[in-house]
Amino acid sequence: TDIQGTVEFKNVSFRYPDGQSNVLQNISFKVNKGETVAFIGSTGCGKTSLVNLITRFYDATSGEVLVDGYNVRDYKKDELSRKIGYVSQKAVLFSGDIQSNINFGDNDADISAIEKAISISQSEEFVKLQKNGLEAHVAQGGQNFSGGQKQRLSIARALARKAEIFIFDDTFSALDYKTDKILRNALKTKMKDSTCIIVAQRIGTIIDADQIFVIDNGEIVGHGTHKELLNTCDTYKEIAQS
Ligand code: TTP
Ligand code: MG
Repeated sequence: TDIQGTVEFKNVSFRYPDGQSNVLQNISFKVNKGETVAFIGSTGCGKTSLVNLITRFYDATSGEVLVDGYNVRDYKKDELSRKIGYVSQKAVLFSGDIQSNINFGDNDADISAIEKAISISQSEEFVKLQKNGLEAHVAQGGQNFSGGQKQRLSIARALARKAEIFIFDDTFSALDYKTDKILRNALKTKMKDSTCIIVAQRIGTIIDADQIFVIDNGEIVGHGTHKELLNTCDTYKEIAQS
């Protein structure tokens, strides 16, 4: 059995250290290697909190979070972060050049990995327009790039690593619908052995996902494919109609 690239939650509940109540309640699911799995739900329902338990930004209050079959608490920090390519909800760029922004945290990333990442993330078109290409200047906070360009560069940064599991926290909502679609197709074909966990706002982004989980108020209220959820989950139907 192939457990590389798997993620499992077993009855996970979570309360922030300074919080009054649980923001996640009895969450259980299983992500298989190479699958694309999506989490969708209204703002504040707990999506970011959920994926932050995989990266160990926080630890579950109860229950178990497993990566490749092992509890995330049993990994050395760099061992776990090597397995996971994480793109945060807010794209973070720092002053330097494009290449150093993509290299960030992984000095082993080779130039062909960077170029592949630029291509898949649909950054090629605007990187090529820069006079100095990969060496083009990035201002503090990436202010000389648009929101969607920053988002694509932060996707490229995650893809340039040799991770097994990619987590995209609402990464696609800053992109127009067409770029979103092209990028996801590129991910699907060029990264087909990687596991993708996608937090999304709109149905269009996740319509082809192998599994979709609908979150409401910290709980899973629906699970299935897009087609199944349209028939079984009122919350999903509402999102689809909005
Ligand atoms: P999130 O997990 O941030 O909710 P979300 O990611 O689903 O929302 P959005 O679509 O807007 O990104 O928050 C869930 C609850 O946890 C919410 O009540 C805010 C609270 N919270 C904290 O108390 N501390 C934190 O650091 C975060 C991130 C959230
Ligand atoms: Mg969030």
